[in-house]
Amino acid sequence: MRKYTSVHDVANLTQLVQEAEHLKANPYKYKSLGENKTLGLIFLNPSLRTRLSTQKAGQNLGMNVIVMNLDKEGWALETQEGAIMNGTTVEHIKEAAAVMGQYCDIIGIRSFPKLQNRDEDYNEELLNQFIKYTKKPIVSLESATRHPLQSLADLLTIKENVPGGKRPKVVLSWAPHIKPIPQCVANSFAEWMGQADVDLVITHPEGYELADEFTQNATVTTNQQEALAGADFIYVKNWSSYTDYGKVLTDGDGWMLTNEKLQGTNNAKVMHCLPVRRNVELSDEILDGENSLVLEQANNRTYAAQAVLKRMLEAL
Ligand code: AN0
Ligand code: CP
Repeated sequence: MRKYTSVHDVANLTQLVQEAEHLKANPYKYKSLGENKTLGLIFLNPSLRTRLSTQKAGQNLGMNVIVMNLDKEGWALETQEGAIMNGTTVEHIKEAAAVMGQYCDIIGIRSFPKLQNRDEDYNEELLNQFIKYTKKPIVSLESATRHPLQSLADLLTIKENVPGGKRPKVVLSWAPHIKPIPQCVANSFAEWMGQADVDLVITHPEGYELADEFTQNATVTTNQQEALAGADFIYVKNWSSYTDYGKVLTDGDGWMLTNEKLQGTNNAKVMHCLPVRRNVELSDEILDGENSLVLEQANNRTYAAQAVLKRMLEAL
């Protein structure tokens, strides 16, 4: 594997999930695989889970890991082709990415969408420039449109918690938030569930339709109560509007998941990628209750990252 930016980079989804399960049971078995190999993790945005779990994954495989907060510690980056750099930017991505590529064998990059220009975000301009100029295998640590390491951890978590080996009903349920939030986690989750052995229903208020390319295998409804009926898993997430790009269209009153809303589900397990705003996106009673899987998801991030890094190390 030389690129891990979406589900389309995964040749066999079932095998990758099995690999993650195997690594969870045997985290240090491949400690010599990454010897003398350097993993560079580049962040243009904040992170707790992705930063720590991906570092841990690299270390479990014996890699040297270096982390850079490029937005705060690097020179101000220019990304425009042909720019006359007489303003605030100091270094072009062409040199910056190429230099980092020289120091690293595998590079991970986090760069959120700006949520201003939909074409710019959905063309994944920054991620694609990194792929082009580092010339090294690239792992997305959440890009403008997707969060594939999160989705792999989510799929593993669902597999571990499926009641009685049945084909589960999984509901992606929009939640309120006070700020415009990327569509990445929702896009990616829908895209991955679309390829997994689950029935996916997506529910959100009017105006929050995700791009068609991610939701082709899903049933979509604006009726949350109907969507939740019989659910085995509820994946809670806020996202800003895709159609009215980057906008918050409603305060989402009544959309927050509560214990009352779990009645009528199949004692549904509740998921969220974290960070979560308590009592805005998700109620205390759900997060502190028995049905929450949020910490299991976060734990599985390590083994998802480790499975991907192992495949990349094997292909170096
Ligand atoms: C980010 C998002 O939803 O894309 C990162 C989640 C992993 N969350 C926030 O910006 C709060
Ligand atoms: N879920 C997730 O990616 O969290 P961080 O933003 O803290 O990395």
